[in-house]
Amino acid sequence: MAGNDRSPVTVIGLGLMGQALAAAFLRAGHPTTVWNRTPEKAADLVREGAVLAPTAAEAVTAGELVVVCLTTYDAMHEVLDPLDGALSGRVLANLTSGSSEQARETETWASERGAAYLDGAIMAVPAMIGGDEAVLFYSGSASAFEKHEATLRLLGGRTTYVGEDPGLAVLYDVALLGVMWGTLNSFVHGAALLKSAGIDATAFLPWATSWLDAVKLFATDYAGQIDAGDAEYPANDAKLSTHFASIEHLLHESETQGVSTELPAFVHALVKRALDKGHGDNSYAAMIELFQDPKA
Ligand code: FVH
Repeated sequence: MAGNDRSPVTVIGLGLMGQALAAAFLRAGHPTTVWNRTPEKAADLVREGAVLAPTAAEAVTAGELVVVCLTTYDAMHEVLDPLDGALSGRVLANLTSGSSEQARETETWASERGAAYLDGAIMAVPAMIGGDEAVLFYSGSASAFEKHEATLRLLGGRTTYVGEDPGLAVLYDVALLGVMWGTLNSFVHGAALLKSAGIDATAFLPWATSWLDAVKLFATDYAGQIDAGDAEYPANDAKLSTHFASIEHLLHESETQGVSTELPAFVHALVKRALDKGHGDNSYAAMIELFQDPKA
């Protein structure tokens, strides 16, 4: 059965996200069976053509592809553990948020029950589901992803399979969230600095966003250096010691403008540690050594 022939799909969990997932399958014409602990949440979907299964076991056996989206992995086990035999021969695509460890354990658990396992991470809010910009990562069974790719792609235009290790989808997810918070904190901190001189955040915004284009170029060079793994880290743009001097300026300006120094002080301490380890003449990519070995 190929995933692009409107094969039946089951969605377990009809919270805000589960409802959006089921609606996307319905819009594309897939026979969609749903189950939720609180069945009232299925009302809109049933009006749109979904079949509300009376039990989770009946939902799971409605088709091969079973998409699960619950609050936690514990909730998932509460629902699926009692089903045992019903999972045999299914493809479980688990979009519940959890850890890479839980994803790996769940693959073992699923295979013991005869199910192929895909762990997924959604980098989107419910309103984005089905849109071109929605990013969803999957990892786990390559053959299961290949078979159901067209169906899973209905949930987001930027659906990507990242590898056989089921923990990878979670790792991509949290790594990108880290990029988001790092960037947002720096933007808001910068906005506070400029506000101290009467400049609006909206005036700062275009400079901040275009600066990200330059940062993208730096990161491109550093990614290559990190992967080369030869510990050379050539400072093609700026030495770590030069970065450090600029970080001191940021720290000083924060202090004198009455803006919190927590963020620059954190970066200052981190880069100082790299300098103490003799990375002063290296590029910023050398920081990878601190992150890879927190005890070093
Ligand atoms: N909403 C979002 O934007 C984010 C985007 C990124 C990833 N998440 C993850 O998706 C999972 C579900 O999130 P949600 O937003 O749908 O959450 P809720 O609206 O709170 O729905 C929770 C569903 O889980 C069911 N549930 C909870 N505990 C149990 C249980 N012990 N047994 C059976 N079902 C359970 C709950 O059922 P009910 O309360 O309606 O009866 C909902 O179906 C989550 O991992 C996010 O991190 C979404």
